[in-house]
Amino acid sequence: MLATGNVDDSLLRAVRNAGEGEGPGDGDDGQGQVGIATKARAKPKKPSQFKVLMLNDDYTPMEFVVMVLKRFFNMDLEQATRVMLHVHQKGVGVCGIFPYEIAETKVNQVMDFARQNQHPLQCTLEKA
Ligand code: TYC
Repeated sequence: MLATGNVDDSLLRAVRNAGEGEGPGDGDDGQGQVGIATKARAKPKKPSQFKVLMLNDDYTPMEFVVMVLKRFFNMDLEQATRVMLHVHQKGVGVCGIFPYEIAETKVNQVMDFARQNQHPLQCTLEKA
């Protein structure tokens, strides 16, 4: 399953605007706003984490993959070379683990950069 919000309908509740009095016939702040809907959860969930995976192919140069890992995943030459060789030998490898939006941005950055350079390099997400 992909990212879900922290919504729990059973815990949805309406609250009065802060500081608003409880005058007779009240329920309006005079600006057409009765209250603010808020959600609460007894046990807040940590945002789900997603693995960014790099896939092997037969055409992308090893040097290009190393450059991608350094540029978008802040690896040094040694780490980047290790991850690239792992992907080359095993077919897939983890570039990093991030909250959904960051993982998605990294995948898009890698795919755009590969396309601009006419390499078939593929990168994807998976729930951690
Ligand atoms: N297999 C590629 C080659 O031999 C190198 C490569 C490594 C490509 C990792 C993609 O994610 C990759 N040139």
